[in-house]
Amino acid sequence: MQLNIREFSSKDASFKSELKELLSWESVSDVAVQKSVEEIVNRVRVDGDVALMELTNKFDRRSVNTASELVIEADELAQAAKRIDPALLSSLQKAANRVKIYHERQKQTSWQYEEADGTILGQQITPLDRVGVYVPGGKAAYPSSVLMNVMPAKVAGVGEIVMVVPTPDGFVNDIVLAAAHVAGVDRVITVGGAQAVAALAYGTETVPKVDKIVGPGNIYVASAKRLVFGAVGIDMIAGPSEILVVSDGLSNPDWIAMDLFSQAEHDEDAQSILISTDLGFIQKVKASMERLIDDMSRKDIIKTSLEGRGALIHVASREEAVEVANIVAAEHLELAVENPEEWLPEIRHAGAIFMGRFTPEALGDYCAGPNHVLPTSGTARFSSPLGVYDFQKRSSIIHCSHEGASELAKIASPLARGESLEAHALSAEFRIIDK
Ligand code: HSO
Ligand code: ZN
Repeated sequence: MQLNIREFSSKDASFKSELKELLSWESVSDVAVQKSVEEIVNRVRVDGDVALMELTNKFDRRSVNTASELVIEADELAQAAKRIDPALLSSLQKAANRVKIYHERQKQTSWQYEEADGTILGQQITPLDRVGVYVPGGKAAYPSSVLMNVMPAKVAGVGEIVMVVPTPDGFVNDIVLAAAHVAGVDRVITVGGAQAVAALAYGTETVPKVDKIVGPGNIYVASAKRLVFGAVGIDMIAGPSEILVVSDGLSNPDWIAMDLFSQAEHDEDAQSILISTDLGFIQKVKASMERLIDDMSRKDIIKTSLEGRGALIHVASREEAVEVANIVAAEHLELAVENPEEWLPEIRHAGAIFMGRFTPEALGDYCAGPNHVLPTSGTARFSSPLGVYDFQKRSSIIHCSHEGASELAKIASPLARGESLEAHALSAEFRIIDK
């Protein structure tokens, strides 16, 4: 099948504007969606379970009469794990274990230090008490994403993890439930959409109020998360997935073609870009794609994604390749080059960096160990992969000795009086020794 993918070169006069246009992505914020999300969130907030059941019956075409029908307890999750293909269960377990080992390294620990006068200063780390994980239904219900969202929370020591997942027409995905079991989810509630986000944010008789909501969702879910932010914490609002492959032209073109497909098959809006210094190689990859696409089960999605948002970019040098990679700030950056470690120090912006010819993004998506929840749409300039950090918080510790308090009060007092805050000044001054 012929593919009409945008091709351009750094030699073109229009290069900068081509690149800018390629990377422009407006996250849709639809006023009508926002209004209906506000209504849904308010109804659940006011009417709790009754509203949650009504909305779930309506949107997911179900006939739930009592809220307990929405709950899947931990022992039922274990049953689901027994129902799935044993090879798949084994892979889920191995993946979960690798993700766990990787994330263990991210654990922050509390620390303290003591000053000469006996004053102690420090920082205490505590996990969040309760977290809600949103898992989309339908075609985007990824068991791997269950692992990636839940494992860092487990490693952080979160007390309770509640997962919500819509079950349209009552269809429950056993693989998703098995992943929840493997990851150690405490309870699953079969609700979705803005109503699920509202239930987690404010609590209902059945759904416990959580401290933070993580996990991807459609525009209704994203808009509900934005709305409840403040009442609870949220993770990032993810845009469509992207991959940028940088090739030196020495890889097998079929491998690179399939790496680009692997991102494109996620959805029509996903973005796959190839950069290479070798124009002949770019043409070989294109030929591979045109040959391989015919046999892909998701060929329509892949074609739409590649023709709508994909690009093949020719650059003149390694330096230019690095420059473009840093401008793109891709969610996934594959350095399919010889000696990728030489490139690494120059890469400033990327969600995850896949080094060398044998590290396709797909391995990172499932089981290498690092998280696959990554900053999209250029937000890698200022944000990081989901991690244990997102489920831990810090409290500052200050423990003054009498002598230390006395010395600090001498610093604080003029500052307090400068701000005309007398009680502050006196509170500090009362602690001064030998006034
Ligand atoms: N590439 C996706 C994650 C994923 N891939 C899930 C397969 N399943 C977003 O980074
Ligand atoms: Zn993927």
